[in-house]
Amino acid sequence: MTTDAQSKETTDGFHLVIEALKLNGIDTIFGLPGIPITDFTRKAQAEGIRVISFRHEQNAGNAAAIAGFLTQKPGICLTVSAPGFLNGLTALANATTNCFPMILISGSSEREIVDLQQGDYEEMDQLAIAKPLCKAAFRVLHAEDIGVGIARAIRAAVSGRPGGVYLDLPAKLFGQTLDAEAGKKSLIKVVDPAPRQIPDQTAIQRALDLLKAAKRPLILLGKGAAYAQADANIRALIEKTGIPYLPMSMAKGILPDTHEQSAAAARSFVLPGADVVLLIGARLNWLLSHGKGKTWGGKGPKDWGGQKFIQIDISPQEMDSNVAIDAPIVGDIDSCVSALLGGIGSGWARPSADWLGAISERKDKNLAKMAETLTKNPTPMNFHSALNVMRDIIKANPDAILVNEGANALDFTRSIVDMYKPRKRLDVGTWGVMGIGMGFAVAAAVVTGESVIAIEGDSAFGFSGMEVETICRYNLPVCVVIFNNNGVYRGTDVNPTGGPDVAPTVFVKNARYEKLMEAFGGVGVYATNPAELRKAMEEALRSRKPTLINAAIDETAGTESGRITSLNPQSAKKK
Ligand code: FYN
Ligand code: ADP
Repeated sequence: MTTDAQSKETTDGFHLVIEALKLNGIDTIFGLPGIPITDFTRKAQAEGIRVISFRHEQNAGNAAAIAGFLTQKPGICLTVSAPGFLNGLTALANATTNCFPMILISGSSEREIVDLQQGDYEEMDQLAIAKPLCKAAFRVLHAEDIGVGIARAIRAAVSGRPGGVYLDLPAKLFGQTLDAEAGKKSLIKVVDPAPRQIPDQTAIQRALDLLKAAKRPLILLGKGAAYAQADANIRALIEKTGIPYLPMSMAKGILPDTHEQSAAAARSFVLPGADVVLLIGARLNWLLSHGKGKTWGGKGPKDWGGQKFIQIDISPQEMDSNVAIDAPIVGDIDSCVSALLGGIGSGWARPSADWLGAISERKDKNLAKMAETLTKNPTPMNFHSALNVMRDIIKANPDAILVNEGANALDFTRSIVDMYKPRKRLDVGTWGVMGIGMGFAVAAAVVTGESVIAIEGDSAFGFSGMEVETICRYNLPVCVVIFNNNGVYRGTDVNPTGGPDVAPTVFVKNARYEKLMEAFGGVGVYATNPAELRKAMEEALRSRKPTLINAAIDETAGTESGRITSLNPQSAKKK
């Protein structure tokens, strides 16, 4: 029998995990209860951690990942064993790919049974499976090691290039008891989890020399720059040098998209035209055509192409991954940009009027074309007329966070909706993954308290749609807008056999998605024209009530895979 005096002197695995997280400033867990972590979720809530329960682990994982991106603290996703763990794994891999810090904590079956493959409940060697998909993976077997396990997971997630970490906690660990004093002493408060990495001065000088010699310089901002929260220094560098810049999707808003030096509306002109490109927290992956080929001026005018690259990245291994990097700067973005700024004195020569003038000309042409398209008001509504509304709404509400996924719904939104503040645009990222929508929306609302607008393709929404219940349960200020054109890409494909099945890309026509939100007590609106859409959006932002606007879009609008049609393999015949 345990007396009160004795119970006061002992602690257990449950409490040590909770205390270790709290000690390190982690105040929110995104997860889904079940064996063996149900009681853990209850105890965590009882001890003051905010526990946000989802309907599917992948959405909880995506929530954790984007919470990590927004806060620079690892987002925590908690799942049950085997199937729950696997459901969370896609998000963990996606977080690692996108350099978002998160920790997937999964309960697991007993080692003795798993290792002898004796068929335990949800038996799976989770650590081995997680390892290749994340930055680091750890398992804690003894309660006295919980402090070390959590500390290592936190450091691995946020130091250097951020990423996903897996932490395996077998069921038996939670109930293990330990002397309370010894338990307390075993916990670690991580000191300086993401230490600054100061760049080498030689690397800075090399980069400055290259930049000074440039005739047509360009700065490319990636989501690493947004993550780094080096907003003031980045802005100062751009404004002091006068160099035009191009934001990658999630870097939009580091400087307002309306900034006169933004070259976003002249993308296909500045990439091939630039002679020296400074990459700040952006990788030369597929989204930048690997730094070569036609996009970069290959086989274009004689003096185009063959760019020199300067790259700022915290990961030394990123350099030369696609093309030669002439001036690598390894370090954290804030330190690197600040070091570059130190070398830019009052005598700095701004880029030539020729280069800036040519960009302006191209930009003005594209902006005028866009303005003309946006004024049209066709029936039925198309992506442009609907996005014209969203563009005004974000302009009037620059603190709102925009979550965006889909194909056409993604690509049109990216170029039409200007962002005015950093880290306000959250989207499909490096993989172009569908399914981030509701997880990102929930986490963005939870960790920032701001209103969230999720612009979703009707297909994309389907991957995480059940989380509208989660949005309602926590009464979050999330407004989901579904661009409903009856299918994947659009709703007009037909089954060539004439058989009873619809084409693989087609959904139920004129589906009433808004009723899903109404089912859980939120506000549902069916909008068939821009005026209805605008009214519903304004009301959602005013009331901060969970809202789903089903925006009926012309089913013939949209192209296959949006602007990345070229990535679809074509049959020989079609060619
Ligand atoms: C951009 N543009 C503009 C503006 N902003 N015109 C007017 N006004 C404004 N504000 C122009 C820009 O110059 C381009 O025209 C065009 O609009 C598109 O700009 P964007 O979106 O920046 O450029 P692009 O070519 O689409 O970018 C390539 C990309 C991007 C690969 C980085 O497509 C991308 O991030 N794709 C992700 C796709 C994805 O993940 N999909 C999910 C899977 S879908 P031009 O300069 O004339 O070219 C599964 O099927
Ligand atoms: P985008 O898709 O917007 O181009 P990527 O995800 O490809 O952006 O690139 C982000 C890059 O930023 C990664 O190479 C990552 O290592 C880097 N990065 C992330 N955080 C920092 C930081 N604090 N300092 C320096 N580099 C960083």
